[in-house]
Amino acid sequence: LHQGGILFPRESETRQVLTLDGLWNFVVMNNSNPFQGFKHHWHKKSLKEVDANVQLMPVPSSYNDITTDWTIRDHVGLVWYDRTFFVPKFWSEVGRVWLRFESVCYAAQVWINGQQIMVHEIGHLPFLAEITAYLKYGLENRITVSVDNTLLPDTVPQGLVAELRNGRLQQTYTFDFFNYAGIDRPVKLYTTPKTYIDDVTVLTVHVRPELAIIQYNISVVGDYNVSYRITLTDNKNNFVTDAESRLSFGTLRIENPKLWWPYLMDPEPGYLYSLEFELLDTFGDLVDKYIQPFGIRTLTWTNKTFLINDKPLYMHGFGRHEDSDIRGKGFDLPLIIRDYNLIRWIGANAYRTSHYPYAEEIMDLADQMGIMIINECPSVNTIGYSDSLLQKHKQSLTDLIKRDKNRPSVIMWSVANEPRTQQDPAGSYFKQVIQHVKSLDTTRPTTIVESQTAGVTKASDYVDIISFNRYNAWYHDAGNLDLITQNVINEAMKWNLRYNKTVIMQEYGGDAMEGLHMLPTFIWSEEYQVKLMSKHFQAFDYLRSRGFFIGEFIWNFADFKTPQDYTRVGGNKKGIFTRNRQPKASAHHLRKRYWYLARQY
Ligand code: GCB
Repeated sequence: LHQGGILFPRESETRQVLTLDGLWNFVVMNNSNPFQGFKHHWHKKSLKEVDANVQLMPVPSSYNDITTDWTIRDHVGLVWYDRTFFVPKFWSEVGRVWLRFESVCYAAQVWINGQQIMVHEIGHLPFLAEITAYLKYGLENRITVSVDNTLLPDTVPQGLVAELRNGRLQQTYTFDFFNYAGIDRPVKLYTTPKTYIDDVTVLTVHVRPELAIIQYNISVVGDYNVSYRITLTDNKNNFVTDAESRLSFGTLRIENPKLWWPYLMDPEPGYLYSLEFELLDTFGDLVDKYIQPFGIRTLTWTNKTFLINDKPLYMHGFGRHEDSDIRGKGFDLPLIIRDYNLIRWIGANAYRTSHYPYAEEIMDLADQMGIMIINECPSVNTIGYSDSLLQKHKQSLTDLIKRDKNRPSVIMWSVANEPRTQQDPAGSYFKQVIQHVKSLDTTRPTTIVESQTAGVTKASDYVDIISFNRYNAWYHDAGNLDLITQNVINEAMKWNLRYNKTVIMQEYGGDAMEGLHMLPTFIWSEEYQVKLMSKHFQAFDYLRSRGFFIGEFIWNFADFKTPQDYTRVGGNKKGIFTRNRQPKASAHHLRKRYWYLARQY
């Protein structure tokens, strides 16, 4: 596994990208003999040769809902994938060839032509390795992947596996989104030269209307003696400024910069420049080139405000999921674009990547459209604080920050959703988690999304911003819509008083069964969901006038699948859109509020 940068593969004069997406062979291991594949060296053969039950599986996708077989949907443990591919002959001379997975849920082992090249754990995050020496050039190659979806007390997120009376294994977990598994995001082969750009970091260090200063840092691997040329172009590809240097770091000055604004009324929200990083050899010839989009913006925060480009920001959006029919959490461009069309339609300026990092292509669009992202790592309902859990939790944040550090859309790190912070060890555990984030990035604030209450949690002293979830008139006070407004006001004020920090309501909401109408309003009807929202809006308007309250996020953008449970009818129905992305009454209602808010800045 490569330990350096995890830059998204992009084509350039010196780099080529090939996709391995498509139909792969797929075998579900029989749990009466789960390690058969390893014992019989399946990675050295074709799956078609070793197992009669091989079927076709699309990559990327979650495998769970593709077939009609519930034992595949609910499978616990190993599955195997393989496919063949050709590598052009001339790739033997380009320098290096890399293999990159954008995500495998949950753990993966990868072989090329029978040789193991990667072992990786934790879903929703990319991993890569150089495979130059393992390939056959101008010939057919095989890639084999074993995937294990098992969640245990020291995986991120956590889970438990129980054996049922008939011997079948059952995965349980306390979070309510379905534990989809498989090779769920694109798989790519790409080339770099022998001496190559391994990572780049770009930061805005100063912004005034007439001048911005940005700082860059390039990390290079290889033995060439290189110099650097950095060229900045605007979003129409016009030259802005450049620099040549023998140093791998420096600054660029941009006169009359166009800033990255997350405001829908801005003529160009999400304005992006491009930074071309070039390595040059001693003759001035191009060695490697990587192009990094970049938005100019600053974030500053105190215990009273959160500013973007020195202006106070107010976030209005939702928690979301990567979730849809058939695909599960599988990467799907039509769905991604549909979702952003809905986000724009409804007038949101922010969302949280609840409860795990989203695909890089999804993040790219947030950068381009000026949507603010609270970027969450895959830790959810953390319970039982062990050292090995802490190590993995930190690792997930290391990878997430490496992946997303250059993104203007990312304005905050959420290190966990609803951890059991009332437990004593939570204090020192989260102190270490937050310190870890700070050691990697000091330019963005941190938060923990709490379901505990002010004073009960042991973790809130360490975060920059307080986030809380509360299901007024749903999980408590069900049916009592008239209690909502005062409850929300009281709770937000209590958080603020106790910790003297800014506060966000990260989740509120109620399920609505699409098409269920009841007057007077009744729980689970579309009318109830709408009323529940209005009562929250009243609280938010009051809280905003107090200054410390900086964001409202409804739960959830769309209905999503959950494990089977008597509290869920076909899944969690708190979406303002249905699972196939059509509006409920609540979506029309939210749209009025969000556009009204959007017009205020
Ligand atoms: C929560 C969780 C979220 C659930 C939601 C619900 O507090 O953070 O993951 O989906 O409640 O609807 O139960």
